Parts: sequence; C-alpha cells; structure tokens
Amino acid sequence: MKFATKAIHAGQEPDPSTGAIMTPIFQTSTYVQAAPGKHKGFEYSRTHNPTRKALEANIAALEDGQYGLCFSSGMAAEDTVIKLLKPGDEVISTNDLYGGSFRMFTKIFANYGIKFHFVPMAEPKEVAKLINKNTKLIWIETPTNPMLNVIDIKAISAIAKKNKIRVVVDNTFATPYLQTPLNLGADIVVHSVTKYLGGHSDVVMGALVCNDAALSEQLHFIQNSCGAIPSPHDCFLVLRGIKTLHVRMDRHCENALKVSKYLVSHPKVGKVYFPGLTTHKNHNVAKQQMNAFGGMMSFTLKADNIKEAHRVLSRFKVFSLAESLGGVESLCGHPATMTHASIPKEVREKSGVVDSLIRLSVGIEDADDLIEDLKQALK
Ligand code: P1T
Repeated sequence: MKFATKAIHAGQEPDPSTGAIMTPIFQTSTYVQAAPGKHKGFEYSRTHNPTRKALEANIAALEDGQYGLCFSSGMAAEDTVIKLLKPGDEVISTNDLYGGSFRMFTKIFANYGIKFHFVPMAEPKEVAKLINKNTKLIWIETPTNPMLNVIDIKAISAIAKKNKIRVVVDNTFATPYLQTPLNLGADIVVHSVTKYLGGHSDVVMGALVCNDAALSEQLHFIQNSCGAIPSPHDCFLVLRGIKTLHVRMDRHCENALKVSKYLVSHPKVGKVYFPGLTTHKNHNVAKQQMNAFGGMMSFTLKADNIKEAHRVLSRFKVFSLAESLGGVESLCGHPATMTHASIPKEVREKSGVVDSLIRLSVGIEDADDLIEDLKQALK
C-alpha cells in the first residue's frame, strides 16, 4: 500500500459492533473478564487499549515498521529508549538536537551512570572515533532541531551495524512521509507525535517504531511498567490528524521552500538553514534520504543579538511566537531563550544556536501572506 492509503486506513477497521468508520474512543480503564484470564486481549488500559492499538499500528505502517508504541509525550518515548540501557553503557548523540532531549540525557540519565557523548554528526567519521565496547546506542536527529543539519542515516547505520550498536532516529522534523529511517538501517524511530503527526497543535504525544519483535517486547515492557501512555481521546485525535498528513506535508514543504528563498534574498538576514537550499551543507544527503525538505527552517540576523531577534519576533502578525512546531499554523521561536534555553550559551553557540537565531515552523497558510508577514517583521 502507498503512503496516502496507509495514512487513512492502516490499523483501522470499521467497528465490528456498529460499523462505525472511525475508530471509537475506548474511554475505559479496564475490561470485563468472563473468568480470571479469559478476555479478548484487553485487561487494563495501561497495558493495551483498542484506540491506542489502532494508532500504534497506523504509525508503524507509515514508518514501514512492524511494531509501534505510543506514549504520553515525545520525551516519554525517548525516556523509554534510554531505559533499555544499564549503568556503564554509553550513547553517542548528535550535538545539535532538541534541547529537551539534551536536558534529559545530561540532567537525568547521566545521574544513573549512562555516559553521553555529543558530536557533530554531519560528518559520519566523527561518530566512529567515539565507539568503544560500552557504546550501546547512536542517537540521530535529522533534520536537527533547530539547525536543520542533515545526518546520513545510512552511513551511520553501517558503522553501527559493524559494531553491533543500535541506531535511534528522531524522525520528528521529517515525518515518515519524507523519510523512513528503518529502511535506511535504523533500529528504532522516535517521534514527537505532538508535531506533524498530530498536526493541529492540540495533542502532546510520542511514538516509537521498530522491526525487531524482541526489542518491541522490551519497549512494551517498559511502557507498561513505567506507565507513560497516551489517553484514548488523544489517540483518536492523532488517528484523525494523520489522515491528512501527506496533504499537509506537501503544502508545508512547498511553503517552506518559498519562504527560504525569500529569506536568502533579504538584506537583514544573515544565514538561512534549510535542507532544500542547494547551499545547505548536506543538501545532497537530504536529496538522497528525504522525499522533500520539510517545513522547518532557521535563520540568523546580520545584527546578531537577542534584542534585535526579540524585536523582529514581536512584530509578526501571522507567525505566532510559540514553542512547538508542525501544526497547520505558522510558528516562530527564539531557540536561545526558548527551546534551547537549558543549554549553556557556549555549548549552544558551538552548534550554531547564536543569539539572533530565529526558528520558523512554516504552516499551510497562503505562502504570499507568510512572506508579507516576514517582510513587515524584518523592516
Ligand atoms: O514535546 P514532546 O512531545 O515531549 O517531544 C519532545 C521532542 C522530541 N524530539 C524533537 C525533535 C522535538 O522537537 C521535541 C519537542 N520539541 C519542541 C517542543 C520544540 O519546540 O522544538
């Protein structure tokens, strides 16, 4: 089945009791058993829920994976992956990643004896240098948040495979419509479903997808033991959101390309980071592993200071100043004082998160209105 058909149908059957075409919201915590242990596959909703099951099957199908698991947030999904590890284990992660992931690795799991190394992964050979017998996981985010670096999933997965190390890819920015990491050699795909999959800025959720039955059992064991599951109602909203994922992504990509070209030509703009520009450092890798370039971009101002960035941000009329991304509406943000405020200035600047960096989540409004808004905000 092709992507658009899977987005609408995968994991979903008309409800057998009524024929309802939409998967019902099974708003129940428990299920009646005919006798102890005699049930229809559902015992307790932390363990299994039919609405969640439909969504998990749907997201797995979109990622060309066998097994999907949904969580109460993207961070809860990431937390589950790191809980596969033991004290003494090491993780090699991209140095440019969502600030919340960096915070969880360095402020929570480092205290449990797990060691994290952060490297710029746009050059795969940087990863090979850090591998040792304790390395258990390579953590890729591509395109990265907020610098839009593109990491070669195939090249890094090949290095990992040789060393029997698992590769995790945070596919939040690309979505499975643009990139399927499992097909490129990754072992686990992570999503902040909150973003493009949900698509309407009304749900916080996370997901994992993998192809290995034993690994999926382990992840399900942690999901059930630790309990960070999403509500049936949120699962319904995301099932509904995903039905238009491909249509929304086409417009996000089209608008973002237009906006990036406008920014490149603007006299007050310094650098523009967008994988769709031929000047992007890894544009060729992006062309190989992505079907299109997504709706996210960042740019700097020639006047590189927080005051000027805040001035521009305060003038937007269509772009809303907000954390998050991937909804139908355009958002703008200031990583240095918002999503990446928990990363020390000298660390964030090394990966390009300078004081004037502005991140855009280009929505699916009319591109002319978005460009007009940028024009008046940058005046
Ligand atoms: O917010 P949550 O659903 O828990 O997802 C965390 C997360 C994981 N991975 C990536 C790449 C992300 O961008 C995020 C969340 N990001 C934002 C809230 C943001 O504004 O960048």
